[in-house]
Formats: sequence, structure tokens, C-alpha cells
Amino acid sequence: MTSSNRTFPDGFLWGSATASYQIEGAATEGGRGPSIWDTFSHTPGKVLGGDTGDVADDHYHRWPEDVQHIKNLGLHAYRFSISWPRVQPGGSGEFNAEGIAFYSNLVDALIEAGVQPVVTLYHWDLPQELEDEGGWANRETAFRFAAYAERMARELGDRISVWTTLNEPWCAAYLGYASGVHAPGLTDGAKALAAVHHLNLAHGLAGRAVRKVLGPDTKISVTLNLHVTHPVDPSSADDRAAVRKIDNLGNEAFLQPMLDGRYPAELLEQTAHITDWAFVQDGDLELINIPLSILGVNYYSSSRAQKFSGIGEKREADNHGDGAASPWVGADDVEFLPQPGPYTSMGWNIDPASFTSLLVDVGTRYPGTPLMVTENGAAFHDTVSADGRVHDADRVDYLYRHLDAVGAALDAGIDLRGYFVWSLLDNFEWSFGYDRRFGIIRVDFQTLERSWKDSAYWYRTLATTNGLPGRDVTY
Ligand code: GBH
Repeated sequence: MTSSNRTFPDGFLWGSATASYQIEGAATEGGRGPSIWDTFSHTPGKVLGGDTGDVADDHYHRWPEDVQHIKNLGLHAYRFSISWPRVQPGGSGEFNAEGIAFYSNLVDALIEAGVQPVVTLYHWDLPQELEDEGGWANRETAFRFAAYAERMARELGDRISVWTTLNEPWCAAYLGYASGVHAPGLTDGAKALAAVHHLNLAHGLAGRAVRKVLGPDTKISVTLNLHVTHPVDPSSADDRAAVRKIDNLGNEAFLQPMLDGRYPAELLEQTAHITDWAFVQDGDLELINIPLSILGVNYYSSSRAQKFSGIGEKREADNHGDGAASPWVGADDVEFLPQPGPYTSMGWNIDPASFTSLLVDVGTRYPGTPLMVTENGAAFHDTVSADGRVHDADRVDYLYRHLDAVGAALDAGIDLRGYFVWSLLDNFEWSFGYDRRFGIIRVDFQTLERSWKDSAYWYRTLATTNGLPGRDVTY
């Protein structure tokens, strides 16, 4: 087998990632309550092909097999999320012992297999009862979230290696409440900005609650999908101003409150015609600005923006179709131009160089906060070959190029502790249903059988040797 010369530091954490609604299924079993994604996916027209997470990968029943796959892949860590409505069906009050036992058993099995559990407390499946009271646009949700986090800390305790409060609050706020392509499907910019703040508050309150139970050294993280947006014309002040607006909404709205204890004045100014930000109360920023043990970064693609001219789109190319509202609240004078490609089957531009610059930029800006790549990966139109296997050379190539980009950030001196491939399994890809496959393990959605793609064998070599394998290998 050929290999590149790139090796990773000793102790670099190799993992894979999933999320509860995308893999578990068993939506009405074991005392689970409904989440906003059950409601959304069962609303006609919201998800491609009418797909729902009712069965998904049936991980709720097949988790022992999935833990075996994780072990056989040689992974050191597994990032999964807890379904809040499975452990607390209404989002407040009564907890559900059966749901808690499911995660407790999973955690025990992972540890038994030598795999560190990395938990995400919120990967978008809000209990529907909380949405009925306003969801993330309602301040109270942040306090409910902290109570749920505290209970999980008591139940799972020191068995958890890293506690991640939120996955991609950008998506939860803007895709859920502004563009409406994610649950709960609202298109209200003011609510989306309130959701931004209440998610930030939820992060701070939950991190504090977990540390109150398990001690101040407990590893708390958050996962952000940081946006790399390039100006169409870097020499144009207008285009650079357009990119700053996107950076403020996409990155600074989370980084600055969480890591610096403030909202940028520019963000408040550029959205003043949407909201007065009165939902930010005295003391909130102190509550949000907790010490972060690790900053999780998800990266898939980059974008290109300029001052609005009428030739571009108000949102990035993401195959959601024309006419969807923009997630970029108040940025009416900004437009996105298509990237040059090549693309994944999500229509996302493949741009590993922007991954390096993102990691170097954020790592340089917050030198005291170690980074972890909590998601990176690609959907392609996998085909099953005559030998019954998926020879996904395109995914191997994507992973190779992005891991080389991670290596370049390490070479630049960035404190980067690990990498989690998205995803362990093909799964429910949100508004695209089962049509887009991100797994390194194929799932046959008829039989629910799992089978390793070439990328899984490739990733096992990486995880077990700590060296980047070449791409020109067949398995
Ligand atoms: C992650 O989201 C999720 O954490 C994970 O659950 C999901 O399965 C995975 O990635 C693959 O999608 O055109 O305005 O929508 C990534 C979400 C995708 C959000 C690209 C921003 C482009 C902006 N990101 N998207 S827009």
C-alpha cells in the first residue's frame, strides 16, 4: 500500500460521529416523546421523498453491532448525541428511566470496547412540547436545557470523556427559525436572532450545570459550523463588507459571546432593522462565557459572497431549491455566487485549503483553547459494485485531502486534538432524507444491514497507524 508521508501526533483522537435523530429510529418506543424533527419530517413537503426518522438506522435496537463496528474500525472515540425527548419526553418535569438506560448501556459498551464516549447534548431534536411554548425563541428553553444537562451529568457521570453542549447552533437558529428548511420550519428573522442568543445562553448554563455536578475540570465543549466565506473580489471594499456581515452572523454571533463574553457591535448594527436584541439581559454574557476545554469545529465546504447585484443567490448553493428563504437574517445586500467545484452530491464545493485556513485562523485567535474537528466528510452517489461492495474512491479522496489539510494546520502549530469523520453510518440527512449518504459504513435501508465501504477500511488504516494512507488503494 502506498502512503503519504504525513503522520499525526501521538494521542491524536480518531473518531466518528452520528446524531440521535439521524440514526436511532424507534421514534415512539421506550417512552420517547416527540421532537420537532418528528413533527417536521411528518409534515408533507418538508423532507425529500417524505422520509422520516421513524426507523432510520434502527440504531436503538442495533447499537451492540454498531459498537462492534466502531471497535473493529480501531477508533479511539465515538461522538453521539442524546435525544432529549428520549430521556425527558416533554423537555421538563419527568425523566424517562428507559431512555436513560439506553444511553447508559451504550456508554458502558463503548468503554468496554476501549472507545471514549464524546457526548453531544443537543443535535437539533428539541422536545415538541418546548417548541409549542416558543422553542429556542423562548428564553425559558435555555433553563430547561440546563436542567436536562444536569440530570445527564448525574446519570452518565465521569464515564463521559467530553461533554458537548450544542451541535451547530447556527443551523438550529437560522435554518430552523429563518430559512425554515430545518425544524421547526419557521421563517422569522427576529425569532432566529432570539434563538441565537438563547442557544448561547443554553450552552453557558448547561456547561455550568455539568461542572457543578462533576467538578470544574470536566471537559466542556461546543461544536460550531464555522463558515469560510471568500469575497468574490478581494480588492472590493463592498465585497469585503458583505463577507463581514456573513462572518458576523455565521461565526462571531457564537464565537464572541462564548469565548470573549460579548456580541460584536457590528452584528447588532447590521440586524438593528430586525431586532433590538432586548432579549440579551444583564449578566447573560457572563453566564455564556464559560471556560471551554475544547472548541469543536465542523467543516464541509466554503462559500463566495459579494455585495448584492442580482446575479447571485441569497443563500449558498445547497440544493434546497429556489425560493427558500435566506438563513442570513438581515443581510439583504449580500449574495452568494456558485463556487467553481468539484462538488459532493450535496452540491457543496470541495475546498480543503479553506479548511486549513479556518483551523489556523481560529486556533491562532484562541490559542488557549484546543480545537477538535468534530465533523468532516462527504456525501457521494455511492453505487454497489458487482462484488457487493461500495468502492467509494471519491469519498476516500475527499477524506485524504481534508486530512492533509488538518495536517497542514498541525504543521502550522495549531493545538488540534482529534478528528471525527461524519459519519459512521449512512443516515437520515435532515431535509434530504435517506437520499444523501455520508457514511463510511453503508446501510441498506431495506434490510438495515451494515457493510464497510472502502473509506471504512481506509479510515481504519489511518486510525490504527496514525499515518495518512495513500488514496490509490483498493480494498
Ligand atoms: C452537519 O451540518 C450536521 O451536524 C450533521 O447532522 C449533518 O448530517 C452533516 O453536517 C451533513 O450535512 O446553504 O445556507 O444552508 C452541516 C450543515 C451544511 C450548514 C452547509 C450550512 C450551507 C449553508 N451545514 N450549509 S445554507
